[in-house]
Amino acid sequence: MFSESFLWGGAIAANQAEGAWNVDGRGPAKTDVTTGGSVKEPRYVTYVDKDGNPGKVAHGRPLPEGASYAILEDCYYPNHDGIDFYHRYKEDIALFAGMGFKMFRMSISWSRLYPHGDEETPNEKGVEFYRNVFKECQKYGIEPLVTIWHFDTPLYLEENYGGWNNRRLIGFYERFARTCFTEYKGLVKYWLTFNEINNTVMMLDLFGNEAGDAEYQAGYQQLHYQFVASARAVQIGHETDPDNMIGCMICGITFYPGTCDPEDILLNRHSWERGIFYCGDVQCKGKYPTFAKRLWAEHKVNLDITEQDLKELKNGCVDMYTFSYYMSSVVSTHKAQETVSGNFTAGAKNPYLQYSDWGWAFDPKGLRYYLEMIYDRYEKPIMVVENGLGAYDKIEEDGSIHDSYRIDYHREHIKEMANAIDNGVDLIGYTTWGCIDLVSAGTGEMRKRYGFIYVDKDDEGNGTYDRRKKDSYYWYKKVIESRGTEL
Ligand code: BGP
Repeated sequence: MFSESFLWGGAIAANQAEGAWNVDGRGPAKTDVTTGGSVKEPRYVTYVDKDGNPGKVAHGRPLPEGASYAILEDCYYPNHDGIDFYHRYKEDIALFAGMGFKMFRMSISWSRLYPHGDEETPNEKGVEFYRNVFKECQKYGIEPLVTIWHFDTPLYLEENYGGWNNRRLIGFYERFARTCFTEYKGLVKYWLTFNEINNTVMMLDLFGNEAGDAEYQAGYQQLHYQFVASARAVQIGHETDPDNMIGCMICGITFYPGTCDPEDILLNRHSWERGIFYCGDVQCKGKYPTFAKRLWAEHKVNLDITEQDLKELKNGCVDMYTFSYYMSSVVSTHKAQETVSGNFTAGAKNPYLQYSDWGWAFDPKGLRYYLEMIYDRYEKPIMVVENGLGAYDKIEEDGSIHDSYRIDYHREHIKEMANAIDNGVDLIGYTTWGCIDLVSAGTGEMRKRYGFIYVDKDDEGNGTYDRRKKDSYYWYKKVIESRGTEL
């Protein structure tokens, strides 16, 4: 059963929703040099090489030596305009309030507050924008849940400091986080330090043999700096306001062994360790897990970790565990008949599950499994801060959108959340992903829609950007009203 205080709501991220990428002093982020893609075609990061020739490289892969990020004329960058939340937040928040949201998860664009990332003082227009957004939430009694970093390091820091490869990023992030905590004290209580922090390494696993030891060395090092930055933020957040509840945010995948071959059972356990527990343990327990040494040895990783870093980790444990959940994934030492993709994962197709048009498994029981597993490990309050179905929507002649598939998806996941609560899990909130349609992070598409609210914009950026309620809008309203009993 869901309690009276359960935090029902929805989630978006700045880079996928705000647009206004160069408005009011905002600096560019990496997402602004990332093109649109599709289920078949990857998103590309665009650049000019050292001789001035334009080029592009698949998102997540390194730029060629000497190249610099560039916006190319013949490319389309869907994040530049997002869904124009920057100018329409009042209308959007009113629509969320119409569903009875108790919580709204969003992120702060780093380069809107610090256009380069290394300035001493923030961009006042940026600071003001978020203050207005939070005040708007307050008007309706909606608690903001704020992600400090959601995939959008300022481009200037990437180019001039090498991004998270550089220890100095910890200090820049710290300044950014401090500004957030102090400026929005009293308006925001719930915070997340890094979105899906475990992706860095999961993404390398996804590239298979293409990623060599040097890339793992870099990936684990970046993660370490992010762990320290997160721990610093937690401490600053607590000093600024002891009421702050600060969480980690993990890309949650439930791993299953493909067979009962003991090799598969062990591989499955190790997938949990590598993909899920490695980050969760550092952020929840304040120290590296015992298996970390094995993971590093696998790729000859040798990390820059100081004594002071270890103290910071210890003093910067998060207050709650949050995660995204879309699917489970099958791992096996045996060759799979058929493989499927997923959110930063790929694996064998599970014959017991249905798959979305983007190949993501529909597995509500996997959510229950994940919740129970994680609560048992950390015994901290948990929130599911992303969950949803990316699907094609059709507008009927009368303007309605009958998205029963989306309702089914959420219904089944909510049922399993209730089961996990009955099993003792301290689940305190649920913010569905993309409560309003937005630009897909993975493919850059608009047509991969998650929302209860439709946004009139297509994959080429055409449309009025008008908002429209889908059937799921009315359904979710009822769910919240009935505290999850009327599904
Ligand atoms: C997560 C991200 C989100 C979001 C979601 C859905 O990895 O935190 O930003 O986009 O996945 O993924 P996609 O947009 O690729 O469908």
